[in-house]
Amino acid sequence: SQDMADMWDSTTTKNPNKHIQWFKDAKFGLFIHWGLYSKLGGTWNGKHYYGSGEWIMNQAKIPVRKYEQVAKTFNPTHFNADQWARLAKEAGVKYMVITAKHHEGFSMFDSKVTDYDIVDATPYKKDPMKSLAAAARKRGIQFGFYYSQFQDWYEPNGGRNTWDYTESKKDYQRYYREKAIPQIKELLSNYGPLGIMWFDTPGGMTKDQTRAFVNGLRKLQPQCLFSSRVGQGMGDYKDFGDSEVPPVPMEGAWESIYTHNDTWGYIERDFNFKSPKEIIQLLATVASRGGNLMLNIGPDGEGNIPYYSAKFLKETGDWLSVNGKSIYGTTAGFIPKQPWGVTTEKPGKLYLQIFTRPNNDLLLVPGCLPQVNKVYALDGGQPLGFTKKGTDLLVDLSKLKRTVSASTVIVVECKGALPAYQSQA
Ligand code: H79
Repeated sequence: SQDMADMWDSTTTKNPNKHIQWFKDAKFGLFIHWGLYSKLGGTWNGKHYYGSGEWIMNQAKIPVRKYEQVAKTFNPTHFNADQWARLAKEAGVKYMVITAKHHEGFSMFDSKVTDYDIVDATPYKKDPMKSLAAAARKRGIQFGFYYSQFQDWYEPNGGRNTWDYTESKKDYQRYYREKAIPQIKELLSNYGPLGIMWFDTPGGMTKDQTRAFVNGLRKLQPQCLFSSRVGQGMGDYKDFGDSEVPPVPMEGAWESIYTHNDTWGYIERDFNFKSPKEIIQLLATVASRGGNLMLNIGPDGEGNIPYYSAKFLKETGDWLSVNGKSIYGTTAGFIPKQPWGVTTEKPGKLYLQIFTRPNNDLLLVPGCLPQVNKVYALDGGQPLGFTKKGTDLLVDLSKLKRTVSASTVIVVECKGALPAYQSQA
């Protein structure tokens, strides 16, 4: 994953896509991994696999002719686009990205390019992406697709199936020409305006070929942002490695992707869920460094969103409905991570995200702030006392009710611009 991170070209910071601003303001997105692997739920032939359910075909080295049989039983009758979009809205996410085709090679949308798709190969026979795109858009949520452009374990010429096919005999260009490119064009043509095309694990193309690939696709939807994993430094924003956050603030548009248990695709036996508190603090931490958090859920093969996934999304949304002003539309806080928490900011406002309330109720905010006019709690507006101690600010939290919150947010209103974050390096 580190090599993917390195592929991002920093010039995109200086010459950003002119449609990038919604993304920079969004801060919170929902990632959805859904495919045939969701039906298997981490089990093949009675053997259990753990940690990345969408990799089961590879982990168990399941032959294509066996794996494709799963499609015949894939019938997600519980899928409800409106319910999924409503949950996303309640969670407070501003964008949603769902797997149109993962490495397994199965198309979760109606594709004319292949019969190995949800409409032609399953008893379900419908295109869930049509209704989901519409339901998300109706609620003001930007909609995007994940598409595995290189790895395709179904196709003889697709990347990385070494148990059915011989890698050295593959014609990647042919696979791109005959499947990946026409399918991505379908996604960019049949589902309305997309916010994001989320590419993953590049391969099989030179820099020039990648440039031609990107330029060709861009013509269809110039506003659609491409993730950095399109490869060769040609994305519109940077994705770090899976479950990776940069240790300090980063310039430009970027995103950290996490999953809330130990898998992306559904695994029936994975209950190792992070608490809503961990998720909220992660969201605040990513925002404090200037990026977005895209958090993953894995619906099951029937189309149900697991109970814990829905629960943590709702609890995160509850926190955001009170504290969203300190997350959405903010930039990195100029004050780095503190023993008590992290900071985000907007012009004239510094938000203190307090994860750990000091026992003596005195909060030390180091670093030179412009003239401070007012300090108050974001939830309820309780004004708080403050004093300057040298160049530092001391905030008196004693008047603040001791409520249990993943992050208690204090607003420091200043006269004049806040200083920019200074790299310690
Ligand atoms: O879609 C998710 C992953 O399936 C995909 N990217 C995220 C968003 C991804 N593709 N490749 N990788 C991640 C890196 C590969 C990790 C692996 Fe493994 C380690 C493959 C085999 C060992 C993880 C653990 C998957 C199977 C076991």
